[in-house]
Amino acid sequence: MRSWSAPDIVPLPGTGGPLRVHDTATGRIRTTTPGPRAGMYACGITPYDAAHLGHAFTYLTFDLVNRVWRDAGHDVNYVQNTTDIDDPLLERAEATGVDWRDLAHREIDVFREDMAALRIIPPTSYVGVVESVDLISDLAARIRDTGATYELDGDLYFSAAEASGFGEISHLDRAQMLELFGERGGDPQRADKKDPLDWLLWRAERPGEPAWDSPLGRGRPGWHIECSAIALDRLGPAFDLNGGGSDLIFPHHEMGAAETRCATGGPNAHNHLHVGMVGLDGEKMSKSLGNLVFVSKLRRQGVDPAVIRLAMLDHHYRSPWEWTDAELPAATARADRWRAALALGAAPDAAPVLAAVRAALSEDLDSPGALAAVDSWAAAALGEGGGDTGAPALVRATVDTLLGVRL
Ligand code: 5CA
Ligand code: ZN
Repeated sequence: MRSWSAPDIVPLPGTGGPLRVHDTATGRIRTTTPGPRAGMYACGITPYDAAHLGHAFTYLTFDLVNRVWRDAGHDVNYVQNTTDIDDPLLERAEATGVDWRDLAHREIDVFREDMAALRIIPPTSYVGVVESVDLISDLAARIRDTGATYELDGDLYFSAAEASGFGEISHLDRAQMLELFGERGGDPQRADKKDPLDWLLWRAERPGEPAWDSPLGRGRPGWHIECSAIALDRLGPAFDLNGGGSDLIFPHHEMGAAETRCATGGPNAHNHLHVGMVGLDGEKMSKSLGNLVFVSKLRRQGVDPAVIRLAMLDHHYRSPWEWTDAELPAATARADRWRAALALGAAPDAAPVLAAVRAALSEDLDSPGALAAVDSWAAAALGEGGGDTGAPALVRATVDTLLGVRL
């Protein structure tokens, strides 16, 4: 599937240090150790509605990972899926009388425009489920061949009892697992399953639903297998970083990792990164709740995407936070201060700013710390001033390349 246009990246002097990030599975901040080409997978949108600020915050986080790795001298093989066939998409299409394919294409187009406007580096491979049905059903068949599955009225289930290491990522107890499974797309209530936590790998064709031929019969993929199959196909096993929003820790990433472990004998990824939920009015911003602030709507209202980006960067990726009316004015004021400082003919030395931004981002993507370093420089430049005529250009490049903010 077509990705989106890439922002140009301004080269910086020197190289950044290794990226350390919090790993959900171990609960620790760990140093990532990619080879020359880092591998990263981020779960993409289900395109039944436009991207909201929660989505944008999640993709901004993976963009920071991308930028820090590149600055440290790695190529980045970044893979993102889009769930262009699933229950919520079919339900919305049915409710609005739109063909599910048209709905998906329309929303994916808006998403691409949002991502490009926010200067999010595009995935190397942007992969839809519909175009991947063969490789997904092949992985499901491979798992079936290990004996870890069973059939129920033509549907294929992964047997949780066969999932070695199950719980290694989320560390939840069984009651918590059951609750979240029910809330997040699972079917713990379905009769005749061996265990309520068993999950669907392949759903047999239902009247009126789209279906594809496969070694498992006609049907469509379950949710978790789409990401484990696409990641395994494009990145191989044991890639560097897998993640998404924290609402995906369980069941999606726990069950996906179990699928890869079953098929390959090893982990899908070395690190598991999860982004805190963005809320509005005390609730997680979510398509099903409808309490959304759309990136596309803000853009249409004429809000500068650099300001949207600055507003999000003011929050650490792991902290859940609320979007309020105070966000945009604060980010606009910051952008104005920075622009005024960048317009000066001379300013204080910028090398310490570059070093501080690099240090902040490489230590668990501390974007608020990075903003504070630029704030201090701008305050000094606008206050006592400085004599370095090259400093504004270097700060501009630092902010552009590492934070993705073009001023
Ligand atoms: N298509 C699946 C993943 S395979 C999915 O979860 N789609 S989604 O459209 O619901 O979400 C897309 C990404 O945004 C996921 O990584 C999800 O965890 C993240 N996300 C969703 N809502 C929020 C939110 N309120 N705050 C932060 N991230 C969010
Ligand atoms: Zn996913």
